[in-house]
Amino acid sequence: MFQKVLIANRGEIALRIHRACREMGIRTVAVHSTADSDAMHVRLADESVCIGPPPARQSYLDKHAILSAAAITGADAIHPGYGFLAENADFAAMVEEHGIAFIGPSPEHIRMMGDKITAKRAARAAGIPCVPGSDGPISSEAEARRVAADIGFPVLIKASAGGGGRGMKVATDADALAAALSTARSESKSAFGDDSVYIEKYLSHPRHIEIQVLADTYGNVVHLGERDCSLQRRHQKLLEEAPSPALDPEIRRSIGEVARKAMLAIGYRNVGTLEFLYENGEFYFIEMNTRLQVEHPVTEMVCGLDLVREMIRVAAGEPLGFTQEDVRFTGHAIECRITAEDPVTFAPGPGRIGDYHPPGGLGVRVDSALYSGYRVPPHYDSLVSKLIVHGANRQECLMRLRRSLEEYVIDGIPTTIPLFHRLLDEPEFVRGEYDIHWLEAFVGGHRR
Ligand code: MV4
Repeated sequence: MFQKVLIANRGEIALRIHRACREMGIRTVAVHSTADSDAMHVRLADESVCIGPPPARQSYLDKHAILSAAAITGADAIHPGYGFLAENADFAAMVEEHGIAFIGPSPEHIRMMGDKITAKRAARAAGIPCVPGSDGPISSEAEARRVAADIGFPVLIKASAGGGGRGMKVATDADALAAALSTARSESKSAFGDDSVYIEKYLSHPRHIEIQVLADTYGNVVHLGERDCSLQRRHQKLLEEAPSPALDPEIRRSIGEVARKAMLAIGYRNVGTLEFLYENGEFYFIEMNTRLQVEHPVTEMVCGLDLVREMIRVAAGEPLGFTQEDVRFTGHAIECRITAEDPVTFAPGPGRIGDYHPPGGLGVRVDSALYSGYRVPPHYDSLVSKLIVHGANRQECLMRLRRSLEEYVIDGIPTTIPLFHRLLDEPEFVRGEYDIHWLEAFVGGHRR
């Protein structure tokens, strides 16, 4: 097992990783920018190294600064968390070339899934149902017309280097196709330096269902069920839950088994998440994330597993200690992503925390690096806390969520807590009747 893990991240996830290491008897190294000297994970870590100024490009994204910090402190592994360098195949390869373990998938799998066309091809070859569309990049307008005529309008042009919704264009009919194609291409070129695009049938009202997988280096793969991540605004998730209110046991079993078998087929290791769109009783693979996700606690609560500990164990070459049959799903879990933003306009509001009182009690978990007197810096993502509740069923979960939100005191900055109160008063949400567009209509069209 590793002696010392460097945590290449900040905020709540850095603290989350520190906690897992601590429980495993592994020493931790925090790296931080000058804006994060007073961060909770820096205080708790065994050692810390300042790696640069506030802009992420010069600190949390500086591969050489982070590798140097690992070398200086003698860390034998690096956990990247999510965001920043978590899905950077070059970084993962560099880390391994320096004889340090990268706590995540292989650089090859990160690269494969980072390119959405390669990812979809691999998924289809491994037996996963995909959205109908082009079987590769679109090389001409004529080819786009042929594919669109074949699958039918509306179609969606997607950037191969994209993901997370960037570089997508809908074409409702043949007349709109050429413009959508060239706009998607040029946006992709300027955003990612790559103008490869592909085409899919546009699904108008799907749910976003993702499957968590976990694999060791000996060919053992388990799936840990689904998370319903349909509640999002501008590709930012606000609330995730497991199990999905939309799936019946049959489809749940089949989607999980398909994901598990596919990961076995491609030789995947460590954690990963397969993203699906689910509409009219059918599911279709769209992308795969090769990292620990923000919403992983939802899965932990229903499976009773520590995913970060499992990541570290399999990265250290230990076999999974359980099989698919051993995975038991208990009750329901919901996560609210609380951000330092105005709950109506979503304008960011960094600043100094006054009184701080997190909720507690049965079935309540708070993943946050906040403390009274802490200054939320303006340079990074506005996520300040994840409130996760677990209950015997969805109804109990919703009641527990309401009372936890009522208890939660975060003074000094605006937060989205009032938005979650409003959501819990909404009958359609309470009935679990929502798709990927539902939340945008609920919160309205505030511009940023
Ligand atoms: C789609 C789609 C409809 N049809 N693909 C958006 C982000 C990227 N991960 C894939 N996305 C979508 N792909 C087809 N063929 C609709 C979306 C989409 C979406 C997906 C998941 C969660 C929220 C979303 C919000 C808008 C659009």
